[in-house]
Amino acid sequence: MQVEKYIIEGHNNDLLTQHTRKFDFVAADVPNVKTVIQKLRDFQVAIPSWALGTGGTRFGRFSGGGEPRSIEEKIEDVGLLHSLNQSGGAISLHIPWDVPENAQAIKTLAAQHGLRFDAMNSNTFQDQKDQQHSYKFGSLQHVDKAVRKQAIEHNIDVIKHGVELGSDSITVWLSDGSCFPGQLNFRKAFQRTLEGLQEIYAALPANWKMFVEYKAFEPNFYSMTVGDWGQSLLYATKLGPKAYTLVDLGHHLPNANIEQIVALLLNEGKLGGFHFNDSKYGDDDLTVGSINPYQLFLIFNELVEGMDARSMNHASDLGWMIDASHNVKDPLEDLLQSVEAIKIAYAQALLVDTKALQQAQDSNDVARAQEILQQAYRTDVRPLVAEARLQAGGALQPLALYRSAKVREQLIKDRGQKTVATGL
Ligand code: PSV
Ligand code: MN
Repeated sequence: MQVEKYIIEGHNNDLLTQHTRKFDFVAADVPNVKTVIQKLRDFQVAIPSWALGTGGTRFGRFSGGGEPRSIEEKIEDVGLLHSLNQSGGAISLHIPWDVPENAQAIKTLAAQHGLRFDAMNSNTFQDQKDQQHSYKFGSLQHVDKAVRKQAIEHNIDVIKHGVELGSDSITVWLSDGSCFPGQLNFRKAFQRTLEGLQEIYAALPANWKMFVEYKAFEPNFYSMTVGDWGQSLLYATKLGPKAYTLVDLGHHLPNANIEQIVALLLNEGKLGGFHFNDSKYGDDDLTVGSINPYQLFLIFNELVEGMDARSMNHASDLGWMIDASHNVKDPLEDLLQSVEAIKIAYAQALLVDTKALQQAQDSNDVARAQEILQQAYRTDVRPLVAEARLQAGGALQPLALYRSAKVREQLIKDRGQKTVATGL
């Protein structure tokens, strides 16, 4: 299913007068508006293959119909999103859910949709049908060497798939840990995990990065062997220059100051990338920006300031990925909303008057500092984001067009009501 170019153009023509009025209004107060628009155009967010279908909870799953049944259909869905918003030009795959049978054909298909492959993800948190050893008590931390070997080999296999597809990074998220005090020797678990990661690291091609993702709890509820950014940073530092910490926004204890974590990791040169989502309580995997958009803005404010301080390229020097799960919304609508929320937060951060903020900080002018941040945050930047999309050939209102073009209805017709996307 594709939304033809002429349909996007028709939609844009209908909205153009209204858009131009709103854009001119906000643009008048943005000194470097052309640069801001260009940065917004360049900024692409990777869509996770596992978020294209309904996620569900451990209590149930309510499929919305028309979900992608194969890696090809997942690529088509991301291509569709990208054609609407021109901001989702990459897909992040999860192995073994997305093993490509013919890597060259998959690569060609992705290129036809203007997509590249972002970080590959390994999976040692589930047992697969044909698997010899169980991960019930962990993978890289496991007391049994045979289990550790199997997990290492799986990760190396994931790298090989990624190389064939032109990806250049792997995200390792380990569900390893313990559920009860006394179950695990923390020190030994750390050491075994480090040794496993070292073997995987040794298999990285020269231009590759390894992202070590942390998570505070779940599925293990007493301890996680990569439980927070400190532990991830410890592994990444010991591993070497190709290893980085990956921040999944939902993987913190409530009220953690994620923007400060991000600022410090960036300053150490050890921030690798993001899994964006939003949450109220735990790893809720909700639509980005749906619960706490101010926090998202504050994170982007640190990112923009910190990346500029290190002369980094906003678009390409970190991995920008979504990691979400959809229980009650159409997954594609949810993803359109998530990408939009990310770009809004990024645009707001680009509007922060950094010089004035620094002056306010240097003179302990606390009220002024808050005013400067909130001036940017309270600016309605949606017309700037829409303008960037328009210039790139996307739709002025992707979600509205998705609905009026009846995309989901068409997908259900093509694929059926009861399809299931692979994944959790
Ligand atoms: C774990 O909660 C996680 O955030 C990891 O990134 C996994 O790869 C992903 O979700 C999918 O289970
Ligand atoms: Mn994640």
